[in-house]
Amino acid sequence: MKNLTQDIKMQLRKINTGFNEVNKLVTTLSPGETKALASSLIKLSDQVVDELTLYRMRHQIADEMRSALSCKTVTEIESFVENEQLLVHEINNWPVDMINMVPTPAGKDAPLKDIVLATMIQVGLSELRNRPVLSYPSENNGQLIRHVTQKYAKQNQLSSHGGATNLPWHSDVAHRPIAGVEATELVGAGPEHLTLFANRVIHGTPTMFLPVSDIFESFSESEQEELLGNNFVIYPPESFSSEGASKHKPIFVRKEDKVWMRYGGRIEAEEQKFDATLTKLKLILAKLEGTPQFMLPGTSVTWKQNRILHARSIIPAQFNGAGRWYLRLYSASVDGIVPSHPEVPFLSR
Ligand SMILES: O=C(O)CCC(=O)C(=O)O
Ligand SMILES: [Fe+2]
Repeated sequence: MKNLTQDIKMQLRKINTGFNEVNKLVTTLSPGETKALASSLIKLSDQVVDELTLYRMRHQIADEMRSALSCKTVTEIESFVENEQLLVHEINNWPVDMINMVPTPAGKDAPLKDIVLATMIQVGLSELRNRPVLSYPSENNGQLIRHVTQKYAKQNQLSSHGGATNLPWHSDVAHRPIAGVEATELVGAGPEHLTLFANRVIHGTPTMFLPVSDIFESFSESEQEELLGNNFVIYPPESFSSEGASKHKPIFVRKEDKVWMRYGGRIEAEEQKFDATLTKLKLILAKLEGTPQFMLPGTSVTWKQNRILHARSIIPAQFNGAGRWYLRLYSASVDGIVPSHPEVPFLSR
């Protein structure tokens, strides 16, 4: 054990948990852009009556965004997918009306009409990036928009509706294929990008980010081989109601000079001989603090969710309508999506 500890200490020193300018892009809308976008989206917003119409209007919404935003902003939004080194894109000053913002829901989700501009912006962003939005039948009732907020009845859940415990390092939907790098056949991939949009923030509970490539590089060659092999069982997250574990999965995938990672609440080694490396990985991740992603109301952040892990600390219980409230949307390249419903095109099997 003493050796393992020394070994881990050495390994931890090799891991850089921050981002450099190449990995993270921050865009801040000018007051003119914010205003122009608000007025053009408000005009369309009456037609958005449910998630299906929101989805069907995605091209129109993206067109409005293209004309209200500067060329520079649109280019930066598009560059997020084209630039392979970019992992995180933070955008500030989206229109958000804090005076009329409804209370943070702690039970039933707020109706779409109360958050319509934010959801239009999220869908428009995915469209500008040419990454279709998606949801899963067995998570979030199949809905596109996930209200990331502490729910009274789910405080203890290890999910974006919990808060009583911290949410440790993870990628979302880790039990499914990794979008863009692993083949999808009968089941669709996990999301490639996550976008969070902040409606209401509270001090001291940022989402934390941790790039994965240094973690991978810090292992020896033989350990890397184990972690790249189909040697692990991955259990679905607590928010997935009915899916089983996936067997014979690698934790890391490497292609050219890039590394992707799946990681979630419960991962087991398929054979005892892989236990030591898995345990070491778990110990290392538990020690790494990562980088905070601070948000203001009207900030969005999109990240390549298998190239950096995310986490969240405990959220102080607060059910008075003033609690932390983000909206989350998944998107993925088209080949990661397996349509499951003729009338709900964004649902992936
Ligand atoms: O609440 C957060 O900061 C992150 C939540 C999360 O992990 C998710 O929505 O997937
Ligand atoms: Fe998550």
